[in-house]
Amino acid sequence: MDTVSALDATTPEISDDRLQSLFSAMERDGYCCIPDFLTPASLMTMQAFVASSVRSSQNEYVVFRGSEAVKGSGLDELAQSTRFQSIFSRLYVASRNKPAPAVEFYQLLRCLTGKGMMQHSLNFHYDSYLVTALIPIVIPTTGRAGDLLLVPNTRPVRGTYAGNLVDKIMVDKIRQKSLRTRALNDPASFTRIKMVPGNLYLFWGYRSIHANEPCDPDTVRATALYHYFDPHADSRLKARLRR
Ligand SMILES: O=C(O)CCC(=O)C(=O)O
Ligand SMILES: [Fe+2]
Repeated sequence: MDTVSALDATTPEISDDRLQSLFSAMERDGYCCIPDFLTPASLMTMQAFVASSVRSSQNEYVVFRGSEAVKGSGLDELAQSTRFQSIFSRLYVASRNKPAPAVEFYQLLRCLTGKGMMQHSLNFHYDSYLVTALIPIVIPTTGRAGDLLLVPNTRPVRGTYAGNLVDKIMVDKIRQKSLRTRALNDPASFTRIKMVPGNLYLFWGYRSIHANEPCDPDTVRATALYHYFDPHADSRLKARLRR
């Protein structure tokens, strides 16, 4: 057996009917959940990776970007799973009514803990990528859990990168303070995702304002993120600004 099929054997196969109802939930509720997406054995391997990473970082915030950075954790292999990838390509087809580009991820593992906790919490933003998949690896069982807050589906996919940039600047610079105040004073006005390790949560990251709540500095909150499809990947303005 090659690695991909070995991996697919532990990744659940999502039927087209199920996919349609996940898509509907993302449109209607702002997110969807596939419970127990990871096997207990995979989850344990990922939790061990997080535990040793947090130890190496002296119990401070640490983030891993890309597949190489999480080699051996199983999170790298998941990105290669055709069953996993097909969730993203089918969501793309359902939302855009055209064939999906090859599935390549912008992949992260965020380990939130320690004094820097607040600096990495309640940072409301739009993602640059259409679909965001979030898998909680470690969630605090005492104190605050670091739920995800969403204002789902507040914008369409913009036709231009400039249009996207205006939205992003609005949230990053102009609305940030009032979103934070609202998160503290009226948290019930957000869609709240309470996260269970090993579940898979999906939402339209590009279209939804979102941020994580803080947890307590002496606890660990680790989330794996897989972002798919940058609508403005070919933008010349984007390329110019990145130079
Ligand atoms: O860790 C989380 O709960 C969310 C992180 C996030 O939104 C991102 O990395 O784009
Ligand atoms: Fe995000």
